[in-house]
Amino acid sequence: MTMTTFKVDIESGIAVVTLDVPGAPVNTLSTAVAQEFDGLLTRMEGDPLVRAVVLISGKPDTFIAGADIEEFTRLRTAEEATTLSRRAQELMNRVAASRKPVVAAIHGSCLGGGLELALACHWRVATDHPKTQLGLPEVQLGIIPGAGGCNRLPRLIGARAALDIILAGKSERAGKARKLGLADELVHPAILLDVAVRAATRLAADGPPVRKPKRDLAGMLLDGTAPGRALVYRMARKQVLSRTGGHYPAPLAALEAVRVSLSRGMEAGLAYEALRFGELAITDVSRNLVSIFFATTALKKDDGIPPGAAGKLAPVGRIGVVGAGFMGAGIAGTAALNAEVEVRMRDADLPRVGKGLRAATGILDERLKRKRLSRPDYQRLAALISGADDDTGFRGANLVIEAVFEDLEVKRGVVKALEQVLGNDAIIATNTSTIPIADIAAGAARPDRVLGMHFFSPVEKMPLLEVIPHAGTSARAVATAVRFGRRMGKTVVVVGDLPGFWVNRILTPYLNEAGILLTEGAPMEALDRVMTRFGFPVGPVTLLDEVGLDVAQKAAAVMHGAFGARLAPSDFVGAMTADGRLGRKNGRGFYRYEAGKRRGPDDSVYRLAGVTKAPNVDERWVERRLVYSMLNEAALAVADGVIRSPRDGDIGAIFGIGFPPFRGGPLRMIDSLGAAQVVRTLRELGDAHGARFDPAPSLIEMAERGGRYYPET
Ligand code: 3H9
Repeated sequence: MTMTTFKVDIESGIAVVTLDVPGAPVNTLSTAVAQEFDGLLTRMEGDPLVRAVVLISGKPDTFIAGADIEEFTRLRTAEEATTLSRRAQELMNRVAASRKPVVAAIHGSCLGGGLELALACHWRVATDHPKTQLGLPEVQLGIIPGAGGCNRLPRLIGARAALDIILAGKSERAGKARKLGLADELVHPAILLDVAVRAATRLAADGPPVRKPKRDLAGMLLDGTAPGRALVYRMARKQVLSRTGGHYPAPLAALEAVRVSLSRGMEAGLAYEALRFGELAITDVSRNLVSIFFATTALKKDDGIPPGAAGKLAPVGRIGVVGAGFMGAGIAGTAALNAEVEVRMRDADLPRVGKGLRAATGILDERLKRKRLSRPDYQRLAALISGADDDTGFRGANLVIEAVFEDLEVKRGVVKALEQVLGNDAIIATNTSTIPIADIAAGAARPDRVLGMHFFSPVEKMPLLEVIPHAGTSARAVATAVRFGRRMGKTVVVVGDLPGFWVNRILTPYLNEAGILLTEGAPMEALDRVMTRFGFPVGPVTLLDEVGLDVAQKAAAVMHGAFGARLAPSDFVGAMTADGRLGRKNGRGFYRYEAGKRRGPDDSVYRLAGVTKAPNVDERWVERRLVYSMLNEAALAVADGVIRSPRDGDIGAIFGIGFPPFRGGPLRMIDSLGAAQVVRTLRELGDAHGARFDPAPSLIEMAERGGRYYPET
């Protein structure tokens, strides 16, 4: 048998098996790799020179990234998927039952099927490196661990700790993995192989370890007894339902798989795991989540310009941030934390600069507190951030991001002033949420180096960045901004220079519609309930409070000015701001706030707008009005060329506004409903509420020819 993936070196009775899938960036357990591994096990078992095996990866930063997700997209029936799971389980069973002990030497990502293989091994040595992560992310793909993970993990670390990992699709760093008992030894990467070989030699002599769960009193009661576990399952179920709103079937299936395994034994547990894996792998939810994985991965490599068009890029080693407000500080702190560049902040006076610096380092403080950052790293990163009330320190910046007041003239002035101090190659980015970049760049001496970088608030938490070139922006500037955004940890989409770009464009009619519903007396809590039930993390009224009503009102006015009557806002938000209600930030919004905590709805706001609050509302109709206003705008924006591909649009909506991932994004949702159905519903809505629901011409055309955004799979 020829081996392409595994290299075997046998010395002193220990076979060191190096797994290195040729030509692939990471190791995955594809069917072909699994088959080869099966053959290898036969060879190891039959080889009298081998007493124990060490399994190690030849890739720099991955042990094994799991099963090959690509293969899932080819599964057609639940039976096929169950068979795939069964085969993987048999392979793991073979490892676990091997008379010759197998030791996993883990450095880098050890995920999904990769961890399941490690769990089947008799001993696990992991490196204490930040890249080493052990986890079962399957539920994030809409499936459950299907190679024995739902069975072996709870047996190794107890039901509670196992459910904590499996139900959230979490990964643990090596230190925590060691504490949980997931890893047996923790070592520096330089000695990983030596320690693993020593462990294998020991196990070959003494036999595999007899493991007894280490349990404190709570562990004994909760993990060690059937009534205790019943309580654990009940609590876990409740938590899952509140987190997923019942939209994601995988975590509940995984919970059941763990329960079956611990109550009826491993054999029944494995059969059940494979069955549920099979059912889930072919659902639309899983297909949508898998497509999000591939879209996000593809975006990591996409500079937003044709390959090679940018020429040679200068690395960004220092950035400037103009405006030390909430946004500016968020950008500065996140840049220092993730991109590890020098950051110079500037604002009009020193008190503002001081406040901005505190807020920026506050992001690092938070990490330090949560032990995500060591004290020396904290000090090193905090030292990267400085500030002043003038341009000192800007001269050497390769990229300056301005985050000043949302006003065209002010922003133009900032760009002009920056051009006086910056070097020839420096890029100027403007963080605006609605103003066209071409307008801001219009007065610049070198408009080719001006572009938009639209961050979302709070910058350190929100995963999306929109990069917006105007017609004259150079390819080099685009690629520099995209790459720097990625270094900041963002998923970056390059979008067209029309008001609102992509995210705020599709958000505007949705928030407007919420305002119009409120002027009709709809209860705010019903609007929020309907949309969280649909799958958004928060509803539109809560979102308005979070964004700030003054900000929302200003953005709505810009959008109305640009697109006319279709995007006319209601007067409700205006009535609120006139009363000094700005949302959560000043503790006065649609909801009541006490000491920073949100309380119930403040029904007095209806009086401000001269409206009587209705006791209830037709929730299905409300959902349609809100959702279809967004779908229609998405179609209009696509036709305007705002996004480069449906992929970018869906990722932008999911990461930018929390569009429910299980629905795949607004454009995938249009595809699954069918354009004809969307047009029909929009027409019904239009008959009842007017021309703002007129279907996008591109949707009508798509409906007529049976078109779609994505090719049929
Ligand atoms: C599973 O294991 C099911 C089992 O329980 C049961 C089975 C029966 N498959 O992200 P990157 C590709 S489910 C296929 O840019 P990074 C990726 O597409 C699986 N391809 O690198 C990209 O390809 P390309 C559970 C995969 O360093 C390239 O590798 N596991 C897989 O930023 C580089 O990826 C997961 O969900 C895969 N499993 O991050 C883990 N993994 O270059 C998924 C990666 O052609 N993977 N690729 O565009 C990850 O989270 C990240 O890729 C990882 C590396 C952290 C590993």
